[in-house]
Amino acid sequence: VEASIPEPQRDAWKKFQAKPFVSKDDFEKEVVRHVETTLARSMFNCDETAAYAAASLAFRDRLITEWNRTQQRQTFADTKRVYYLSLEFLMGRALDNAMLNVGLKNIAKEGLSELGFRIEDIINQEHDAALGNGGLGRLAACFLDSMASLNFPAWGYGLRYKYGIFKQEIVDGYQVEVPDYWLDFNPWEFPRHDIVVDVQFYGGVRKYQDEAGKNVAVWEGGEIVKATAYDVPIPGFNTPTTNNMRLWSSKAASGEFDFQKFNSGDYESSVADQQRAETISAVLYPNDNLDRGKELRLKQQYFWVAASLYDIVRRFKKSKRAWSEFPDQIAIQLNDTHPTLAIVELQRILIDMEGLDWDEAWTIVTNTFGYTNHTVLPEALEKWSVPLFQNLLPRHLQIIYDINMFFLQSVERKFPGDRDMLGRVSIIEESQPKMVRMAFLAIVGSHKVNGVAELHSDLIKTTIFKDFVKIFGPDKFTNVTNGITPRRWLHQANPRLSELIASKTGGLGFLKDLNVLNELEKFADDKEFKKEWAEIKYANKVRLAKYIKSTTGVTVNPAALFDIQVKRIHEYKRQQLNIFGVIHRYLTIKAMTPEERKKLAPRVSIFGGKAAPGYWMAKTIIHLINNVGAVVNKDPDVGDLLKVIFLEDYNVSKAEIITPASDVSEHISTAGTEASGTSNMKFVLNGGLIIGTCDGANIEITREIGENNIFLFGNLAEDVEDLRHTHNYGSHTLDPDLVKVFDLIKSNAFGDAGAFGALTGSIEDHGDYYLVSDDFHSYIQTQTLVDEAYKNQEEWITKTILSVARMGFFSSDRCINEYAEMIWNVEPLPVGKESGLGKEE
Ligand code: 475
Repeated sequence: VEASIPEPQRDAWKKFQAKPFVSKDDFEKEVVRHVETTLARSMFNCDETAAYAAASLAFRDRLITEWNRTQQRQTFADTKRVYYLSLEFLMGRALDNAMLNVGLKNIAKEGLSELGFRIEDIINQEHDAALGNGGLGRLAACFLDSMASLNFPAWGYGLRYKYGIFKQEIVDGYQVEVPDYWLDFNPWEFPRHDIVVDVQFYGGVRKYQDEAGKNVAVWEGGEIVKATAYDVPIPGFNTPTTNNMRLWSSKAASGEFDFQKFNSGDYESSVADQQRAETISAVLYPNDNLDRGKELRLKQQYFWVAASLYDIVRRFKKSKRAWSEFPDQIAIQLNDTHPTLAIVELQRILIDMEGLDWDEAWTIVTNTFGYTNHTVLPEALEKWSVPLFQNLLPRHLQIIYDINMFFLQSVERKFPGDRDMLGRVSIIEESQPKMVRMAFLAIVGSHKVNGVAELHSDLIKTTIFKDFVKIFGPDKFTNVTNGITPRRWLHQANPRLSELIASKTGGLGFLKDLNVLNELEKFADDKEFKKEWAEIKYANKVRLAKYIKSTTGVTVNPAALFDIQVKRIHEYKRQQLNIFGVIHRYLTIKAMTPEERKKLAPRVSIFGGKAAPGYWMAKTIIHLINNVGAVVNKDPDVGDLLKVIFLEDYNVSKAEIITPASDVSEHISTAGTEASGTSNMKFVLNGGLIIGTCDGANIEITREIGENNIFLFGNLAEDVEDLRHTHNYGSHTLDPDLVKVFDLIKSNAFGDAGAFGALTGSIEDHGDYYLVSDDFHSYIQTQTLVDEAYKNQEEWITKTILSVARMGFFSSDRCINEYAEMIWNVEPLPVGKESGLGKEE
């Protein structure tokens, strides 16, 4: 059925097409219209929630107008598109970002003020879109912002979880998880009830030869679940390009419950069917850097991958091109191994549904996909049990076996007789039960594999994927160092700093070309500039101090050194090293004379982050931090010299308050474990220094900003293996200062020491896998250097200015351009200036 309006009627359409507002009056008109009609309220019945809803709807209308135009433009141009498949998109709030990206925040501010509201209060009404755990999900969100800002035709595909990452409450020092139901009111999504895909599970495979003698496989039986599309507009910064993030929501095939069953009296089972289907997109798995191999997770993965590929293939088929052109039109990036089934699904579509030969299909598949690895931690590498696979996706398992057979045959040809090699690289692990190794499948089915920082990309080539470098050659493996969007992480989070930079570099151009920050170098010793710079940092610290007071009741001195570690709680990230260091500082202060205490730089140690609900050691670390805070914060000997804060429920919107307020932040993972880290980049970009190990992107940050401007410490990645070996097979004596810290914990100084036995024991008795003791001395020494350096504020400020000036490399725009050139082979689609963008500078 032809859905497009016939030529003669199109003039009427053009005449009445929605025009995005650009003036304050038009914005106010839209807000009032939405309050009065969409929300059915009035000026006598309009609270901040309603004002937030109306303002968002006004901006949503605006975005969707540009979204429509962008999609039309991209369809007509018919150039290559990128599809970014990610099980996580940690977007945070949308309103502030939309206002800034379309350049209308000041207009909205004045408009809202005329209508009786403060814009900050309105922005704060929004619930975060928290469809992610941490770094991997936030990276996907930064990438969407960059792809739109750079005018790439690009879509994100994900799952529309009903519950995002849980909300964290701290009760008596313990983490308690509360469900995050965020869809109560979400103006940013457009349900597409006409875009529904059937997704099949279970069943069996029937094989036969057709009349022409061709082998045919039919996957039949089982059950069908429906995937409905929800679209979220992604506005680029200062460009009309508005891309799409399409999230799938699951429903039972019968729509509601099965009326057959219902009428025949089997009400309960009909409701159960429906609930089972809806369970698929119900909840985000809350594990960061951990694979638990649960069947529902595999169901989520296939549900999302099948719906997305059906959608992508349907769009391609409309162009009537030959299948061989598929990779010229489409690049699909796999955000970690979570979407690896897409490789198998595309091969299945091509051979089973479209009748292509295996080889022809496989060439298309491998030229389409790229795979990004985000972790080397063994417990995070995905494996699925073969029996589970066999039951849920029987045809896919067969195809995986065929992929593996052809792959192993090619390895055998290249390395004849090397049976060990075959065992090591097989996609099927010969364990009990057998397991499908998803990373190996992703490598074999992609044309490029990348790590996310130089050290990490080197490590995957020399450790977990070493054999594959031999097999495919080194060119298949590359590095794209992560980046962050300066729009959210500078302009939005730190408006005053952004304004100061704009005033010195000739406008907001630096937000599109972050290397322009270089121009700040000439102000590194400028008295006036340094004063303004320092004032902004202080104001950001005051803002955080107020937030700390209002949420924890603890008063902190904004003049103290703010030392921040916010990220998921994980042993490899070593929040335990930080809190042991804090306890060491506490001991030191207690042992000082009043005169000595006067010379010490006051410090506030701030922690934040969620522990996976089943990760006991991480929860123990949170408990210890809170208990240390309870003791230290009320010790009169200590006063302002040390405060220990745990901020509840760390998330993207809180990060926007926290990040601009650091003096130092901690990125102290055991060398070789943190693939990149991205908050390290955010903190430096906001004028904070960092204390860190030689790990992930810390190394490239050092290269860019200079080693005088960073506090590095600890053992190197190359030495980790030997140290671990010595712990287990040689002698293992703990650092004497760490022993004192443990003694204090064991004296019940922070509550019943039994609660922390597993934590101290992992270091004392179980090999100290994360090298806490090995790095402790160097950590404490470096913290002393931080204290000393902070006393010289003039030099400190200069260091922070120079650092910011040199951070251009870490824009996610640079990152996306690298993907586009090295992996996707796509070009931006230029836009005319026809659209009504705001002209705010
Ligand atoms: C790295 N999550 C950061 C960031 O590249 C890096 C894995 C398996 C199952 C569930 N979650 C995961 C990750 O691996 C992850 O978040 N990795 C992170 O990716 C972006 O900056 O160093 O830890």
